[in-house]
Amino acid sequence: MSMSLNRRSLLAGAAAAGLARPAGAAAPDFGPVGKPSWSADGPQGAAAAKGLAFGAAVPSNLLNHSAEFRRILARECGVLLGNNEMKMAVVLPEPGRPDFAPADAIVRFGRAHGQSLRGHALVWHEALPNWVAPLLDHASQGQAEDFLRRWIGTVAGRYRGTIASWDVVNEVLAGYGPVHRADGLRETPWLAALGPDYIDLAFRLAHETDPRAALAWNEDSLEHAFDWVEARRVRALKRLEGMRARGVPIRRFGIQAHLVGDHPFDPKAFRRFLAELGQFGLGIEITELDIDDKAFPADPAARDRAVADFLRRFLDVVLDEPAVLNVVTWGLFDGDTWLNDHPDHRRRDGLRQRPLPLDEMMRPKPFREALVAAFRHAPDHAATRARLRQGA
Ligand code: 9MR
Repeated sequence: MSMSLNRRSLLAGAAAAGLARPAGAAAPDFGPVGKPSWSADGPQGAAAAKGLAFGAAVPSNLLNHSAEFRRILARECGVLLGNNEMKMAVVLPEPGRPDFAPADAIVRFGRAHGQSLRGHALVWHEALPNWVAPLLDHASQGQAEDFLRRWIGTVAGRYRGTIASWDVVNEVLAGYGPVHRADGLRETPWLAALGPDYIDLAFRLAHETDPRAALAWNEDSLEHAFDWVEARRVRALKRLEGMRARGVPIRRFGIQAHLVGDHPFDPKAFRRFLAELGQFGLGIEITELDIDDKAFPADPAARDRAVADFLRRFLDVVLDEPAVLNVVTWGLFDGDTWLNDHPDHRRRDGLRQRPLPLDEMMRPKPFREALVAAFRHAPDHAATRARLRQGA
């Protein structure tokens, strides 16, 4: 592809993302905000009594096809997001043909049921449509910046006023294995096209687009007690310090919490990390909680107990930290988990994972009991939530 064709395609793709809602055109209508639909004795009920909130990331196709799923989602959750619906690969599979239908369905459902909505994720190295990485590869810095501006303007602009917190950047730190850069950033097409400032830039653009949304950095692999994980926690804090000093409009830090049942957990070290995040004035969200049970016994009852025990150990530390606001699971029931599809996580005995609050039939499991009990035992977070809502 020639440079000019690349450039044209990139900008055409961006323009076609629908950035320019013509002046005077009506904002999309996602329906009125309904009354909270959750039950008092479920996880969201227990969370709300302590100024916390509970929710899940779910796929919109289940919303459309299962009345039972809709009923359970309304009963269990005060926070909702689509697990893939706002990713670029879903919204812009091809330049020029944006598809907002899946994300719109989530937003409509959440509003109708009085749920608080999260947006996930504006800038990520995965879930990029095939046509984007090669174009970013050839773009000048100005072109790449223009593309990012249009993309963020498009998606965060469409949902402006409906999203409580946005994952602006996702998984920006280098993961397991050798770390090639002194700043510890992951090498991605965004970093290559825009340099390390792409993170600050994304936050500024998102803030211009939706000034009332709480903007989050969402990060993986921060929870377990491995040296390489501790090194990532240190890098995260260092970067946050810089972002605060540069006036970057970040208000939340998302800890994914894809936990692995037999990986070590050090409550003291994790507690310290949460406290340090809190000291930056950030709200903390647990954004993608699930527990890989690969190392636990095949017997479902024994397995569920082991998962619930680990969950309780984790949440007791998490919910003690006043800056924690939300706990969100990655899926709500065992029939909908990415862990069965991933080679690192699939169980060796061929059984399906049981990593979530409800089983494959959407019946409550010990996970859900442990979740409710942890919320009931948590200190009251209402005061911090109120303070952080002011826009700290
Ligand atoms: O669960 C998601 C899976 O369905 C998608 O195929 C995948 C790529 O878009 O993303 C998964 O969700 C990831 C999340 O967006 C970011 N953190 C890790 C999650 C699990 O891979």
